[in-house]
Amino acid sequence: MAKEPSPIDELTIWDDAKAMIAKARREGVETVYDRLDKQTPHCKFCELGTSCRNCTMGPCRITPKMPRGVCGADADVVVARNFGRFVAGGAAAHSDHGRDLIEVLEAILEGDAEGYRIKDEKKLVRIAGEIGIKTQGRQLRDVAEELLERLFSDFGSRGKEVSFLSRVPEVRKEKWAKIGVTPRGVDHEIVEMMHRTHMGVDNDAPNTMLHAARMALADGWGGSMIGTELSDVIFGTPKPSKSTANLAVIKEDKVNLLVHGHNPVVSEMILAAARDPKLIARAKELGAAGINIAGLCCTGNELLMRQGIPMAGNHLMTELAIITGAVEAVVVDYQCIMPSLVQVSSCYHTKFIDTAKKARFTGAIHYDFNPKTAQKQAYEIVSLAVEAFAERDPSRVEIPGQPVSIMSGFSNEAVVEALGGTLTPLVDAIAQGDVRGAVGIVGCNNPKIKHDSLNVGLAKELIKRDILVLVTGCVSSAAGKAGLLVPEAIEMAGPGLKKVCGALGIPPVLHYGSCVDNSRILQLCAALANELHVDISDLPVGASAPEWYSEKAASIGLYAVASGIYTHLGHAPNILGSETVTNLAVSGLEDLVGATFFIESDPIKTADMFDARINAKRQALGLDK
Ligand code: XCC
Ligand code: SF4
Repeated sequence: MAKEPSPIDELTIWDDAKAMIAKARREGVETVYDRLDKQTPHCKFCELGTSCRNCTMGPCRITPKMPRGVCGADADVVVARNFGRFVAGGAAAHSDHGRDLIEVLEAILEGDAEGYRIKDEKKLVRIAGEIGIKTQGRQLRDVAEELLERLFSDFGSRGKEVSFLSRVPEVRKEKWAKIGVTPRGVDHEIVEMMHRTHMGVDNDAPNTMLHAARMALADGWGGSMIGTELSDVIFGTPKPSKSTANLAVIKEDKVNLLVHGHNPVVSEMILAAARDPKLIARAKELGAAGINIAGLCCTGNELLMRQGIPMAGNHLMTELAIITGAVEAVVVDYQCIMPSLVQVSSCYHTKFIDTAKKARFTGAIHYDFNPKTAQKQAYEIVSLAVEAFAERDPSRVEIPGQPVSIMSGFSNEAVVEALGGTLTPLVDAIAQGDVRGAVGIVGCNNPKIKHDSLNVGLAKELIKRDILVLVTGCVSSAAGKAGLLVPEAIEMAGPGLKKVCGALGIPPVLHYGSCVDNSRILQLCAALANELHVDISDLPVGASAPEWYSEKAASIGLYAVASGIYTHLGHAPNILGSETVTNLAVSGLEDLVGATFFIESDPIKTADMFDARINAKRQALGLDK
């Protein structure tokens, strides 16, 4: 007998989402929630992390009655290996994205990337200088070429440490060296993890876990940081700007094209093409008022941060956006793109277009996007969307609600500028206790958790307590829809935060970008620690991924902890089958790196934990008596 579908009110906190889930049910369109129901209950072994498929003597399942796999691996070894490979997937995803930006920079320098250019030359020179490249008296091109070589070599296996470790406080680097987790090279650490987790290699769970930390650090301070910094160099460093969010940014009278994925290389060109007068004229000829580009997930964040495009929604809104019936095309690059979007698109007139050789979707229209031909391809893609407008069925269009105002674009550069050129005013505000501390809330949605309930619940609870919140990834749309990303949101904040943010005219929740942009938060923490001459683990800060789902989020969480940042997860990764691994994650790491994970599904209790931690750190710094 088929199960009753879950009541819609239990699935999400948003009215726009509820309306579209109801529409999907009426129209017989399957969504992530229907599939979750069918997949529940999940495999208990996989949930605990105690199933192993790493060789064909198995697969093996570890239980009290069968405590060892065929090879002899116990629960600790199996769980650690599984977790190690899980994090490897995330570190690889961010870092391969970072490498793609290096390749675009290379194409620009070789004159092979019409349409792209170095937009922030000052930043290029500055970051080159930061990693020890001589910049004075040299041509931009020479500096850029050397930077390119250095960043490429950060992926290799000859280095002793990735370049951006130059930003890390010395005390932190000494800790890493002592326990052997200094990240040497991005590909190096990821490949070594694959090696270690082969049968018969690393059979000591804590040792595997330490390598997972090292690999995650190669992501945070390597691959992701390269992704962020080069995106700024090529497309411009974000500055505060206004925009809007939720499904109502999709316009009934316009050609709607949604960009989805993570890498701005494709979507920046799409946006440029959508401004082409010929395409706009054609849209008008077909009866549309214009062409509207809106964002989903992190590609959306990238374009929102730099170009102010509106944000249609986060991870769990991606299917629902198409269900409005008003989307002419979804253009994707890679990561977090549910393959179901192809099927959902086929229920409407929506063209689903993939653009990366390494991320193809069966049934999609494929463009082999590359810097050389990007402009032409972007034109063709937007043209496809425009033509699709003629196929739209107006009787199936339903766009719920009204867009909400948001403010975005908070790069560290922009924050420092807003503070008058240095971080000192922020340090002073923290010292005086107006801002008691800061927490980065990052990561995804997960259909197992009521959509955005924790993301929003935690942000609101923290700002009430004068804790500044920085958001990235899918949490940013959630915060935006909740009205937290506008200066007026200080009304929801505590008195200290209200005073500081009010004076600066900024929201109490700052949109810091996409998921690779968590590297901006790392950099900020490092800069604060350096300014105070302390370690990152001494700062009154924390990180949280309340509704995470992805391997990438696991890598982010681990590099945060390994960098000394106390980190919350709304639910545990699949490690609970090993006491050794679980204890290491939630307490043992404290001695090694000065921070741990904590797992908590209630936003108020989570805020209490951050509160206590921040108080303790403030006291240790002598800020509160
Ligand atoms: Fe998670 Fe990254 Fe994906 Fe959103 S998009 S679902 S990883 S938060 Ni970056
Ligand atoms: Fe089983 Fe060991 Fe092979 Fe894993 S590596 S499947 S535990 S025999």
